[in-house]
Amino acid sequence: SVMRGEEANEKLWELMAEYIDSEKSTIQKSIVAHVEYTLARTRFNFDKNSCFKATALSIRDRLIESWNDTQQLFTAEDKKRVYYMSIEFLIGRSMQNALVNLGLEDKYREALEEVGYKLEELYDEEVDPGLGNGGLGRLASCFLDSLATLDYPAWGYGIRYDYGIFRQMIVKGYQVEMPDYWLAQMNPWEIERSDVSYDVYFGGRVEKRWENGVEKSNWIPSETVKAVAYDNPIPGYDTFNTINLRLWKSIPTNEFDFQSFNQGDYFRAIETRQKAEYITSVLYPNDSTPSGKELRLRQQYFFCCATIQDVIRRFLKKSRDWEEFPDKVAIQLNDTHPAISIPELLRVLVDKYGLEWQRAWNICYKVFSYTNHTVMPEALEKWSIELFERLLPRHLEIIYLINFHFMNQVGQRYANDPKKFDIMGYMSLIEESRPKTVRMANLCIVGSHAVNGVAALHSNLLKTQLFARFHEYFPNKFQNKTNGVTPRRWIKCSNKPLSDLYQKYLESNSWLSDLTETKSLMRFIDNEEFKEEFRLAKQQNKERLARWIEKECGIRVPTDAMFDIMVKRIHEYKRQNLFALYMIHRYFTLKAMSVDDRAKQVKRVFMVGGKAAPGYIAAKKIIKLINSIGDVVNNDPDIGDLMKVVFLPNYCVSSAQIIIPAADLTEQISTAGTEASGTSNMKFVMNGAIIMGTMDGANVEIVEDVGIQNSFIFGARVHEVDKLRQHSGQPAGTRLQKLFDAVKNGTFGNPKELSSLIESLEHNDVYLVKSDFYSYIEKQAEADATYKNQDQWLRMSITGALNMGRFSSDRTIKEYADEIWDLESVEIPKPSLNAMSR
Ligand code: KOT
Repeated sequence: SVMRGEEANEKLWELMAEYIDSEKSTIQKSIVAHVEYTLARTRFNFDKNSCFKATALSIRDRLIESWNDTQQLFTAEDKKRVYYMSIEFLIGRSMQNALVNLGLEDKYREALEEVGYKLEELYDEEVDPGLGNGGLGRLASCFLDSLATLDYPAWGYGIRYDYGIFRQMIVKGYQVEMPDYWLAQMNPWEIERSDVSYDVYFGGRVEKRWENGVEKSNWIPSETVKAVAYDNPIPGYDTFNTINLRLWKSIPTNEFDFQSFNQGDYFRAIETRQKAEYITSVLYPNDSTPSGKELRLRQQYFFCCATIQDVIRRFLKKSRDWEEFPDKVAIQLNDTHPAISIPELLRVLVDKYGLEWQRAWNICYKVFSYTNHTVMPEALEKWSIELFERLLPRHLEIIYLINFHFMNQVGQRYANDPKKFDIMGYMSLIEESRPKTVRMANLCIVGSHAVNGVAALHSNLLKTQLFARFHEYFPNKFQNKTNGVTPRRWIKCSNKPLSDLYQKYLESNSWLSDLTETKSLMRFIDNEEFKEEFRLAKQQNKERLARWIEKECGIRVPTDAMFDIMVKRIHEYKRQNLFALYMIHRYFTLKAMSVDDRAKQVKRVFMVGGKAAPGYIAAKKIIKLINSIGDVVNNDPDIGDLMKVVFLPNYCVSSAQIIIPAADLTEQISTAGTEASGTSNMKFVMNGAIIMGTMDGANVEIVEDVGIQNSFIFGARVHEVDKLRQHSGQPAGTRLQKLFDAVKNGTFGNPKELSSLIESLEHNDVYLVKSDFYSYIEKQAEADATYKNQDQWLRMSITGALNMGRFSSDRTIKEYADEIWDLESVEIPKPSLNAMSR
């Protein structure tokens, strides 16, 4: 870098200070300059979309400023950093979030108004990047927001997919998937770093040679691709800390393919290059079910390999001992998708830097920690040995070596146990099945110093069921880190009326950095004015959603009805089918009533949103069933506004921000023990919805804090589930059988398609729909009775919202930092002070 004199530095600072002050005119100048000079439009004629882009670029300028300061300070301070590795980051739109975190939302609104644009309309111009499937990807993004807000030296690492999660259209009641080419328009937030790139290799073979009596391995790969970095600045709230989300894109290397050239096969050479680009083309749309596809394993290794190189390069900027590596680097593995990072780090340490195996191992496991997100055995990743060997031969050797050492230790520990070989077989990283596979979760457990579940109940199941043997062997490795969500996006950005209310009664915005502060407002629980304002906030959100539904689905819904909402990925364990059965039950009950009786019933709008994995037949049928119920109910003149059923198409982060704040009741009804945590449950309750739910995942802890009397809890408890499953072929009981028969005889949609949904419940009801059904409809009746007492409902809703402090992702991240990463925060000084010290 160039050394400049004091004077020149002063001058440079002076020049830039003007560019980033918070004056309205500064903002306007920057926007207009981007319109004219970056986008090459004229300032007298630019449309809304250009205005969005120019505004985004002007915000990005500010982010880059604080990003640079932050990264400089991280490097100077040389403190330990954490790297959050995730194959998904479901970021959602960035503009409002950035403005809120920079504290500039009102300033930008004013600035834009004078040049003829409404800020809120610009928000809607932004594409919603869907680089994730659901909860796991969204969690990663909430974590980045909290890491930045809490001033941690942290980076996220992932993949820059060209195609995010598919756009869901509903055609005649069926899900139709459309490609989501989100980069069709420029992405104003990212910074392409063509200078930050690494080679990633695949295939080939491993050569052995002897050096000073030690066997050395040399991987001779057969394919190369390049990973290029795209940086996405992540601003913290009310801090200058701006961290980085680095996403890798694959491109061909410029090494000419001589073999093809010599054969005169120009087109094959191009084909090889296209194959390289293909790696980061598309996000796999499966949630909680591995695809087992070769391309997916390529994606995983691709982003792990680039990330490990980047992390090591940063570490080596200061020359030092490898033993210091775990004092400077913590890597969190978001599920097993980045698990190959473990053998990759070992490979680099041993093969490239020549460390002895034991020394490399001692460094490696201290760096990694692993978060598990599901106990469902079919969701655990396993890769066939055959594929592994073909794609990553050296990594397979290393996995065998880890396993060799580990099995030795396990064998010693259980030397006298008659079940010794069973235990070893169970704990092995290799499954001796056909085909033989690598168990990625076992690799993560052995290769990490900490393993955590995502809610208390889930973490206990890991210890007592799924990983019981590992827990016995490594009792101190296992921890719980209950999930959380960021109140910046999930209250401040999504719920203006409620945020204004908090601001007014708390006389500050500090609740946004410490959500436990809202609890103090419980002193207003008898204050009629406060309660009325809270009710009004909910009402406004319901009306906003009703307008959205009319626009998107062409259905008018009554806003004086109870809004009963379930939005999440469609999965049998989540039991959208149970919700659908309740809708049918309610419809039949209403139909059987006299007109007078009907008039006394609570009006309800049932809403379901969520995507089904394209190959998940049963999930797609559930979508069709719900749409068919809507067709019947919504067009029945006997029913009118008493009941509506709406399927909300293309559920995504930006629609969630409109849907969630409008809920009165939220369905969180997974079979006990199946939903690891859930995070929509937290967002809903923070926004004043009441849970209709089971004792599963984080529901258990939410209920602990808001009070069980402020929720509607039903169904089997987790300790009862195993026994009930043994009777999963039992008959349904008369009232439920009637609903089954209705679907099977075609009252709702074509029975040829839909009756298999019912038959699977009749014969093998894995998720206990039948045994939970009756306690469910009882609770639903209780919800109706409560709703009739609007004051009681309001008190329950307020009490829930005000007692959700623990479910801020800030709390979660503090726990990770203290108990897993051993990470300290680094406060970024105000830019002015920082500049003086340069
Ligand atoms: C697994 C494989 C591929 C893609 C996604 C998954 C996945 C997602 N496994 N679990 N999840 C969800 O993670 C959320 C965040 O921890 C949890 O709240 C939710 O219960 C999991 O189902």
